[in-house]
Amino acid sequence: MLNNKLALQKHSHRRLNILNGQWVLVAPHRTQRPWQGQVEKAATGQRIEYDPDCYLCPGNKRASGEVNPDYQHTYIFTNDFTALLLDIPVDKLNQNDLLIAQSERGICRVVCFSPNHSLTLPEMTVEAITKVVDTWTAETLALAARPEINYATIFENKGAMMGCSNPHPHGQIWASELLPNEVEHEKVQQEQYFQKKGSCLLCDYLNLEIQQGERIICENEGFIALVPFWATWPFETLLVSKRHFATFPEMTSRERFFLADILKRLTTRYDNLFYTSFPYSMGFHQAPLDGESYPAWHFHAHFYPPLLRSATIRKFMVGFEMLGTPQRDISPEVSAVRLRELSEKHYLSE
Ligand code: H2U
Ligand code: ZN
Repeated sequence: MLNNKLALQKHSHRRLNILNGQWVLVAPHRTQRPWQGQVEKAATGQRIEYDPDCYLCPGNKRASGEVNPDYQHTYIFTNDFTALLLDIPVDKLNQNDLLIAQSERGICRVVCFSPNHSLTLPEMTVEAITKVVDTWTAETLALAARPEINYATIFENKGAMMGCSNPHPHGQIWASELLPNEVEHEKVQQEQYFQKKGSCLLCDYLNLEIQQGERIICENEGFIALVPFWATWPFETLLVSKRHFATFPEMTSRERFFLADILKRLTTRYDNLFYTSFPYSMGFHQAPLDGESYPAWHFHAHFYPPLLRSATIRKFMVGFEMLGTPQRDISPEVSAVRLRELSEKHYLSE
């Protein structure tokens, strides 16, 4: 039966991710299906402030033989197993439009968020997280000054479930000559919208979300955290700056503080959802750093957490999702209600 009464909480439908131009399938009626599959172990273990075997703790030796300084706040170093290098031949290859390749230069950095091995972002103070934001900003500036570098992807993999190799609070920066795939897609989408409408895609989207309110989780003077209309992962969120700017160095010092504040509040809500140190991959999408201006680009961050129903039951992106279109059961609106209702006091501090 055909009709035009699509109920987003009831009928299968696809939603367009306006930032990357990809569709996501939403099947809200599927949330009740039985589960007899894998159960992930919740991350447990003792919490010690200093681990003599940790390669990120102050004073310890890394795989390279280098010794970390006795750092007090943040510490940044070039990844000892860097995926990208600066000193390689610059070349392109194309055989019959079939075998296509191109050299890619870059730098990979590791950023320790705190000297305290036992902490995670939600357990750090806003002041300490502000120092992390300051480090990301200073590093972006330093990388932007290098002629070979045109982009800096700043991200954190958290939890063994996300392939994180060490619980010591840390993130990475991969700085590259070329734009990564996701960044290229977002650049095209934001620029096309800007040309068509004469306004910024994320400014307009944020205004619409503020009007509707149903997908917003929390906000402060500088940022809003929401479940985007096109969220793929069950508890995926988007962090958007209220003011239109494009890169870390354009933030005011107040905005850097507000970014730290919203990071703490959002990650605390995440931990409180399943009473676990919530795993995720998160990262910032700032404009390219090639010296051009990007008026259509709006600074934002994505959180992609794998958990679905508990500290041990995760969402898999397999089958139809790998071969066809990513799919979700629980609707973004329902996820937003759950995240919005949670406390901003960390469950371990209660
Ligand atoms: P992840 O936990 O997100 O994988 O990041 C840790 C990074 O630290 C990883 O990329 C690097 C790994 O290459 N590393 C060093 O640079 N030095 C070491 O002594 C061990 C790990
Ligand atoms: Zn450590």
